[in-house]
Amino acid sequence: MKCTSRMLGATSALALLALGATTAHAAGTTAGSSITNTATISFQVGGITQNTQTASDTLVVDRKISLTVAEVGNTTTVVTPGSVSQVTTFTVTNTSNAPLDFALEALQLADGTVAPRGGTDSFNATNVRMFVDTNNNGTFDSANDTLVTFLDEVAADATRRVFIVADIPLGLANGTVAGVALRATGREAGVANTQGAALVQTTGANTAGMDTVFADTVAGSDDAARDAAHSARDDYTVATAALTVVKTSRIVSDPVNLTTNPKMIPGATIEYCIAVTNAAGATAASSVGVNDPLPSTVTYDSSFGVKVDGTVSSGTCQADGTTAGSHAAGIVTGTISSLPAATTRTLLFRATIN
Ligand SMILES: [Ca+2]
Ligand SMILES: [Ca+2]
Ligand SMILES: [Ca+2]
Ligand SMILES: [Ca+2]
Repeated sequence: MKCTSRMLGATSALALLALGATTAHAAGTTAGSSITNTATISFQVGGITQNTQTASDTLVVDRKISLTVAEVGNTTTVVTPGSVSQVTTFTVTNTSNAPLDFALEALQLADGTVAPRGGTDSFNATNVRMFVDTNNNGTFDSANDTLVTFLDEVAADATRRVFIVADIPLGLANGTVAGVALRATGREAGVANTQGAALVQTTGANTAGMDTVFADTVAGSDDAARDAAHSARDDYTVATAALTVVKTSRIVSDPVNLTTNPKMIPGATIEYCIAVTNAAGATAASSVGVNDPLPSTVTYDSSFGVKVDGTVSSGTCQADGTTAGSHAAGIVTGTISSLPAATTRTLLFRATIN
């Protein structure tokens, strides 16, 4: 007994270390747990060993609040105008020494903000939502993942994957960017399936109970230091076609001069060219429809037909397309099936002046 008591000071420290190892997290010993040290005094009187005396001290481990929000992948999400449910991916890690809930916010960067993956923000995504990766497969599945506004009961050291899911408006130019940010703010864990109350940091001196310290000393992209919040940004970059259209005409012949210096007299034949160009660096366009209602002062030349997919050489439309368009009810139509970047294709037809 005395012998073990004598050793208690040393062994208790080891025991505490061992105890701590079973409950410690990256952020340290679990908040609310007690640390007790017992000191033992042994002594002799007149050379005779007396009963030992002991004294204990118990401390409650305080709560250190910290978290990390991080973008997954470090690349932009390439989107098409008009596309829906486009995904940017983040992780939220509880680096506190206590379980917490986390309130989530999906933020839109303001126009003119430098976007995290290049370019400058110039639009906002729409229908912005947040989902947690419920089935833990790392990718967004609308059927399995859960629409959320907070993360519930996140254990110390645990990481959850969160998706910002948004729609992209139509009418956006190639290369335009919308930045988003995910901000998570620690909350009391409270009860399961319910967002807990706001965390309150202990002000003033240490108390005997479990105090709370906001330990997020480094601010994220859209939060402050020591506010129990952290945030990170990602962005959407539009990839689309960049089409321009030019309509030109030339006089092919007239009834008097025929093809030599023909003039715009009644009976003259005009060749119209509609040239569509997709800019270099753009995304290929498909199903490029051309629609040209004819004025009543001209008559469609059915013997020439409508030729599509022709080319332009040195600024002149070539009659090298295939006969594929149509004319009905005074309207010429045709479809250029594919228009890659840095390419011009034409629709060509003829009419005579009434
Ligand atoms: Ca924006
Ligand atoms: Ca998933
Ligand atoms: Ca909760
Ligand atoms: Ca913070």
